[in-house]
Amino acid sequence: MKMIFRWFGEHDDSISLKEIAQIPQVEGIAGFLSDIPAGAVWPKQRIHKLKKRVNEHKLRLEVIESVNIHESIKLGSENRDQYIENYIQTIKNLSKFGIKVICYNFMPVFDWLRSDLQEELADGSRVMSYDGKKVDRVNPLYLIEEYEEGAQGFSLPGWEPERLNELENLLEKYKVVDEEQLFVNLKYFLQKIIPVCEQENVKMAIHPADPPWDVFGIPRIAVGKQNLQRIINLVDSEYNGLTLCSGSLGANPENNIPEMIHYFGSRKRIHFAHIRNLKYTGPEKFVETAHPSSEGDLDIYEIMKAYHDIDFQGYVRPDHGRMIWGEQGRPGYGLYDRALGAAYLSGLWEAICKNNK
Ligand code: DNO
Repeated sequence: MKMIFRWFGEHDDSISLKEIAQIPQVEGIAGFLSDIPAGAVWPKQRIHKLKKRVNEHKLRLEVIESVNIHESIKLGSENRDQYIENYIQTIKNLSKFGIKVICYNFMPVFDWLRSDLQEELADGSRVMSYDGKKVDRVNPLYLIEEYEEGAQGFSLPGWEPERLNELENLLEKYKVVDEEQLFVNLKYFLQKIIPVCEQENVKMAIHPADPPWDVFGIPRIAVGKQNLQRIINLVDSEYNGLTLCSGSLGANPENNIPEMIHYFGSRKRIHFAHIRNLKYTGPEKFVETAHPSSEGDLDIYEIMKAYHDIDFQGYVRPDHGRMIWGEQGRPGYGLYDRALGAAYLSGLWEAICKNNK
């Protein structure tokens, strides 16, 4: 298991590489070039520069989160081949600089979604939460205005602004794309890129839908075991794998995370593990919590144990943290609580390894 930390880059992250390098056991980062729009080629010089900077702090850059997929690919539009060609070029460029895993998602239009970014818990910490009833009342088109205002209530953290410019148009186009069509479009994409990934030794790791159900009536496919099985079988290659995100999948209590780790891990399809905890507060309703099992409804010990059982050699990162100790920053992605999370996960891992020698 290799512990890494998500970093959005100098201009988009309040946390420095120096601070990340001071977290015990953290060996590297999951990097991103936030200004490159979905669909464009990642230039070699930019990847080189990022890699150099990361390495100067004795951290590794072997994972990218994410190289985003252009909507034309998800929609299966006529012009998708050009964007797929660009994606292939990006894979080749990343491979030249030692990138081993690309995390991506196939969620139409919206990436992850929360109804509150700053819910205050009893101890005064702030977390992100989701309430399906609130989401159902929202017209997705109003999200643009909220985004422009800096959104207090609803917001779209981590989203690329260009997705929003096109929102109205996109929502119209998705009216004719159902779940089955999304599978077909994902297959088309994977069939073109996976042979290149095999040659370049870069593993693709699809991130589950977050939350793992349809939002605003738009289908999402990476939601549970059965659909993930289908996805890894669309192209039967180890290079077609998963980012197994405990918090995204875990938002549906029917998803048994340790069982999924055993199933997909023993088939060598988990390349990246995102670990976070949450508490169920009702149907399609939850709050995110600190990482320890005692804080939420997921048993993080059992999750780490499952990774140990499958002899997990991939990358892991602490996922969303709370805002604590007065920290201000990108919701879910502050320094302190994620660093506590990393230390907790490393502690569990050490104990599990020593007990199973
Ligand atoms: C949220 C993240 C996601 C993830 C993308 C992958 O915190 O886990 O935004 O990076 O869905 O493409």
